[in-house]
Amino acid sequence: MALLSFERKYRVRGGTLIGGDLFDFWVGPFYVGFFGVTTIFFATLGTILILYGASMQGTFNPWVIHIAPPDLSYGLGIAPLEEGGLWQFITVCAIGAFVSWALREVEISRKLGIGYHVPIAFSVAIFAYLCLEVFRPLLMGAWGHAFPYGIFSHLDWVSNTGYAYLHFHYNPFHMLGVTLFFTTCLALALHGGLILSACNPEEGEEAKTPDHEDAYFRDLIGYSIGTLGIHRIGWLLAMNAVFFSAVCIIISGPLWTEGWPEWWTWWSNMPIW
Ligand code: BCL
Ligand code: BCL
Ligand code: BPH
Repeated sequence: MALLSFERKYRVRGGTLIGGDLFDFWVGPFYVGFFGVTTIFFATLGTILILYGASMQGTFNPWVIHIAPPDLSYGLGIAPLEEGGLWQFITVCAIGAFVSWALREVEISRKLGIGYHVPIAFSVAIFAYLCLEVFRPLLMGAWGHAFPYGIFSHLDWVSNTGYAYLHFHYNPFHMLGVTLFFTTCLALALHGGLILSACNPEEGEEAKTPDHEDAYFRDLIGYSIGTLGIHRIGWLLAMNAVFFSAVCIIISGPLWTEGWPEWWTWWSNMPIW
């Protein structure tokens, strides 16, 4: 089906989760929908609040803008605007914007009659964000444990939090997260390379088929996971990388308060060594 006639067939009303026909239209290439409106609302408000915080600090240097969560002494309470309240407000906007974005993806999938794989994967990223900014601070009893909004300052938070557990590399779930991130990258390098090698031929050459692709990996390592399989494993690898990352940070503090190297004593103490 030609692209234009496909669009005419697909760009019809229906499939929305909320709002019925009210926002069921496109602006240029963009589908709007109820959740398009809420995304724009939260994203704009959150961004304006960040700029407002920057002006309060007297710097618009993007590397230096720093919006901190409330001091630990506020616990789980609400803080005045200039003492962390702004961070709390922006966090609400960020959650609103991310969740709206995911639900807009759901509406677009419904309109197209395709699966929800993309919003499901995005939900795992949102889950990691929620673990860092909401669930872990709740479990530890203070918003002050969350990371601040600043390009450099959020890196300071990662470093400080890492060293608070002496050597974060010894966190077994951090190990799983890191390993899965590396594996995801390996899979995408192989997949991207394989598709380009077969589907982007030199001038005058024919594009090759999936049989060529499968034969390549059978020749090389004796097995090809197949055209559908590679996308399944890629999807699962990426989601698991982030899921185990979320686990590694949410247990640091709420479950394990010492240094992570200490955790391994049970292993060293096993009578088999
Ligand atoms: Mg971080 C780095 C954003 C959570 C550890 N991090 C980055 C930068 C970017 C960023 C400034 C490149 C990321 C990237 O390319 O990702 N981080 C960012 C955001 C969140 C976040 C938006 C979030 O949860 C909402 N980071 C965290 C948590 C840590 C963390 C707390 C574990 C995940 N992050 C690190 C470390 C590094 C970064 C370590 C770096 O070395 C790197 C850096 O250079 O920092 C200076 C992949 C995504 C894409 C390629 C898609 C495009 C994303 C763009 C680039 C995001 C722009 C964000 C913008 C500046 C924020 C303001 C938004 C406006 C107000 C609308
Ligand atoms: Mg570590 C976390 C790797 C060294 C301390 N570390 C992580 C994990 C990842 C990792 C497994 C972060 C990914 C993640 O969770 O994404 N660390 C890693 C590696 C090394 C390493 C590979 C290495 O040495 C080679 N880490 C260290 C050292 C410690 C250390 C030893 C510091 C001294 N590490 C920590 C701490 C943490 C990590 C502390 C964590 O908290 C973090 C983790 O597990 O977090 C869960 C998850 C992704 C997100 C949170 C992004 C969410 C994005 C949202 C939903 C959307 C944003 C939209 C944006 C605003 C839009 C912008 C606008 C548009 C562009 C228009
Ligand atoms: O549309 C998308 O991609 C094109 C969605 C998205 C996704 C998706 C999407 O469908 C999927 C499947 C993933 N991300 C998956 C993943 C990985 C695996 C599960 C994981 C590694 C990951 N995403 C990570 C990240 C990171 C990291 C590692 O830091 C970033 C920065 C992103 N993903 C970013 C994004 C966006 C490009 C996009 C997306 N992932 C979601 C766009 C969106 O939600 O738009 C609505 C919101 C706005 C336009 C702006 C909101 C502004 C706020 C109100 C204020 C800012 C607050 C913020 C907390 C400040 C942070 C400051 C930083 C310096 C710390």
